[in-house]
Amino acid sequence: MKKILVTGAAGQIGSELTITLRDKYGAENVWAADRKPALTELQPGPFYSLDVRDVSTFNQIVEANHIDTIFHLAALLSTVAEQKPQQAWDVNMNGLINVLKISRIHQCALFFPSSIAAFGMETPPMDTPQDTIQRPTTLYGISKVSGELLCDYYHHRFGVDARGLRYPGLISSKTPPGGGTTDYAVDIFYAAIKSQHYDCFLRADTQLDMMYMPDAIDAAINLMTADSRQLKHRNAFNITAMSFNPQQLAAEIQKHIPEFTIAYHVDPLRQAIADSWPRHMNDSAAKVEWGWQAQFDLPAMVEDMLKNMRSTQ
Ligand code: NAD
Ligand code: AKB
Repeated sequence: MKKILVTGAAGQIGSELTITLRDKYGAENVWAADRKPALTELQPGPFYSLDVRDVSTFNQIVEANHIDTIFHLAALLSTVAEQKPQQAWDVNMNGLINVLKISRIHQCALFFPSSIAAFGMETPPMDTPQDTIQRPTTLYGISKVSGELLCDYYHHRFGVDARGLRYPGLISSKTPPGGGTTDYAVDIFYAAIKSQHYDCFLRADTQLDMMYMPDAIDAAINLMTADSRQLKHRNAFNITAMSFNPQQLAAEIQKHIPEFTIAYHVDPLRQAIADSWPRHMNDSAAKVEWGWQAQFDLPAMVEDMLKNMRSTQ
């Protein structure tokens, strides 16, 4: 990785990934791009205003800057995708097809994040295998399975070095999440600090796979720098760090903020999405093929989140 482009760079993952990549590879070698304006944190380095559906501008940016690696993060997440299905399909699929075409032309390596959303009700919810049935019931999940398959296709057919992960819900303190179903696990921290109370939109027992952002960023970079000869799966590696439900997360927060309370006002749309996703994936393929290992479990994540959020409030 010498010249890197991050699409969706103003989002929850992109804002932190871009900064880590700039620390590692030099700010002048990491271009951030988003449809939204640049965040202050991204302003010291190069930034492009880009809609990933605009293939001509996208191609010009890659060509002009001799980009060799693209982290393609621009997408609409699960809840927003259910509210705006046409737009979600357009951004998630046509944006991905554009980046695959451009990667083929300019021989770029490509990172594509899939999700636990790529699974559905018929998938084993516990110890979800790497290779298993994938019949998602959400538009977002359908776009993720299609994306996984397209990345495999561009690798086998055209030799594009496409690699990817199936992320669980990601928890972070820097940039708020952009409209997903696992967002409760971030919102709860803002509420705990501000008002010591949180109204949760999922049921108390809704167990889901989760991960703290530093592990998610490490995973993306470690996969992209792994020896390609060791990769049998390449795209859509299951990775996980912890699995909990809202009640368990609230109990962990109460260890630090004893007066914190939680109530449950279930949103049927988001509950149905969460109920269709796995509880805990098996990530042994990622461990064997490129040495994946999470650093943060639930107690360590909660302690670090509260420390970081208090220092910025
Ligand atoms: P986010 O919503 O926080 O950020 C996405 C960014 O993409 C936003 O800044 C948005 O402005 C930008 N964007 C949207 N449409 C665009 C377009 N047409 N052109 C250019 N930019 C556009 O999302 P995130 O959480 O950072 O997720 C990034 C990627 O990781 C997505 O593909 C998402 O599906 C995947 N993912 C995220 C999680 C998670 O928990 N955050 C879990 C699994 C997978
Ligand atoms: C969402 O909830 O949509 C994302 C995801 C798990 O893909 N956080």
